[in-house]
Amino acid sequence: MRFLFFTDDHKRGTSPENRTDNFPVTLVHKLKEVVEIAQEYEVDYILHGGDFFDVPAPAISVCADFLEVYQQFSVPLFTIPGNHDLFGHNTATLPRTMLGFIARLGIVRLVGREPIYLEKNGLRVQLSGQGYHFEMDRREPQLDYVVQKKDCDYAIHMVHGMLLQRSIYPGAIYTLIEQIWDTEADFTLLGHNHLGFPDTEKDGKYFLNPGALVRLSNHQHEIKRPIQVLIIDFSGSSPTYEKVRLKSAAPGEDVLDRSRLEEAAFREQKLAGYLAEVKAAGSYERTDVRVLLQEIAAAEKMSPAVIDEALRRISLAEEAISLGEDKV
Ligand SMILES: [Mn+2]
Repeated sequence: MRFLFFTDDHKRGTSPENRTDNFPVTLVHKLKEVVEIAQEYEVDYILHGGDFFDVPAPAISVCADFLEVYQQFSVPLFTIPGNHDLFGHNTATLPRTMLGFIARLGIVRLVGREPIYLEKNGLRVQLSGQGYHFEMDRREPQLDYVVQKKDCDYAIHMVHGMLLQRSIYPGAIYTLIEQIWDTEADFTLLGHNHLGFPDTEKDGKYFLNPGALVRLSNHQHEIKRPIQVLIIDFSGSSPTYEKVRLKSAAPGEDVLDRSRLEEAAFREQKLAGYLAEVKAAGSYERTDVRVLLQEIAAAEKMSPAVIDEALRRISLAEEAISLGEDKV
């Protein structure tokens, strides 16, 4: 049994400001190549790590060109919602999103914590997934990243979360691979961190993130990194995997505008100065409304019901804004 995994293709109808090419056209070409790779490697299933769309409710005209390519996959595709797929990072909004809609039509299949079992030639593979949610990388990592194997030969668990090999700057929200060594999944596959991380193996268990299928930012590492998909093969005596680079992906230097990169570096410096001033003035370290909510909730010891209601209203507000309504 073989799987093809890729993640974070952020389907959208416009080009991000740093890109010099026509982003939607480039992405259609990449997706067609992914379809060809799936055929060439004779995979049985496609796995997608989330951020299927760049916004929760893209225009139908935007979706059509991409979904037409997705329908050329001759095997089922399983995915999980990324933060970009949900209104207000709220899982409860999924039925009102485009991802929820296409899952309902059967174009993709959503996989959750409750595992599904795939069988071929006497081999049984357990597949589970954890989409993004408000508490991702903030609550106990076991709840999102760790799974138990039951009645299967191999287990795959997909997560849309900020799993990293080593600590980054103080205050960043992430989970370290070493915190989830006790998972029983043979393959833990990650989306969300677009840069990916070096392949990690411990006791025969693999933690892999091949990076996003698209380059959205003009971060130095984003320009340099490969654009690739992952093939996992369970047909031999032990599991193997390989990463296949896309020929249709242009080098970062060709599609990301360097003058804007320099401008951005200048802006970042200004922003860093501004943030230092804000930090000096008060204790609020973030401007994300959900993070502010969490800080306030902790400080005020708010009840879970109040927090849930606040989250619900934030999601409704984001949904209304995305639909062009300025009054909530
Ligand atoms: Mn993403």
